[in-house]
Amino acid sequence: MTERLEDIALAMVADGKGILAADESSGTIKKRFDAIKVESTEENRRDYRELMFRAGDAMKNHISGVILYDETIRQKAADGTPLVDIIKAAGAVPGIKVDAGAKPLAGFPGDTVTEGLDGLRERLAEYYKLGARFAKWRAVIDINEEENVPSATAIDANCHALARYAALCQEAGIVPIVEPEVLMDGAHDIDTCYEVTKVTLLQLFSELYAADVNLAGTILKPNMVIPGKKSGTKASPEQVAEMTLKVFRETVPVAVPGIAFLSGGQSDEEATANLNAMNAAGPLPWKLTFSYGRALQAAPQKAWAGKKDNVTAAQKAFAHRARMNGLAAQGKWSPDLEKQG
Ligand code: 5MM
Repeated sequence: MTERLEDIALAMVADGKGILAADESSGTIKKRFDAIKVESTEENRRDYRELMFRAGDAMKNHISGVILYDETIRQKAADGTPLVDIIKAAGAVPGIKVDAGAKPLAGFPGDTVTEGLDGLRERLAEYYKLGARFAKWRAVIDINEEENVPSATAIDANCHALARYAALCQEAGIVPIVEPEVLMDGAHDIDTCYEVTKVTLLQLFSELYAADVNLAGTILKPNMVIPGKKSGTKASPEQVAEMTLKVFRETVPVAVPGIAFLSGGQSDEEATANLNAMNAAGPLPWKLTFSYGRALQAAPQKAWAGKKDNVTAAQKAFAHRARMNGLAAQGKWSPDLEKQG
């Protein structure tokens, strides 16, 4: 029997759970491994990801779904069990990144458009057979006010692609995670991040409506509203919560069951504190949780450092971040709990 998209989407944002973004493409995982002085071989990538998927209670209690890369969805664990089966046995939904990355947008220096629509229908059919029940597509919106980035053209092109991707996913019985990431790399202030996020989300939902996408079977993966890294300013979790919730109330239909944030380069604790502040300010019409890559994995990567002897320590580090974020997804986190890690 085919599962209903709405039920899969609800399972992805179940109480106290969130999504592990383990879909780093080959270039990105190499960067992460370089930082811990580990060679990025197929076996090392497998061993590292396997240790997280086998992290027992952390997976079972706090991870609702795992976003995989094409290589990982086909990989078997060291004992021959498909990694997808390990994820399912932990009660999490396997998902797959299907975009082909952000490429320079012709005619608009500094802007990018995410590619990957060609042949997507066929790829989704294969991923469904391999066990994927949700997918992810990330659009990248940079901010550079001096260079007029982002252009309206870039926002339109990216949102149109996200809507075409989402419609194809739903046709295949797969829940689309739509990820329009407004980058936090720039020198912009929090108000500029708010404005760009607002314009992007308005355009995104207009395109999703036009493409007849079922919003109840869709998960939004946005950035939080925060000042750019190079601005030299920091916002408190309360400020981030206020501005982020304001932009959602103005743009995100209540038909969307859940919002699962990216961490975007925030520190582990910042990403947790900000998510917690938003949930503490509830009640909200959507579930608010995490779909973190770096903010879940930086600690286990450091603890692992490519050594078999460190697997338990790495699993503990992963379990701690998963639990902290699971609490933040319910507004139950506090800084003193961090010491337990
Ligand atoms: C895990 O990183 C994902 C894939 O990135 P590349 O395609 O660039 O290799 C990325 O899309 C990720 O899922 C989101 O950005 C969230 O991760 P962060 O680290 O921002 O929480």
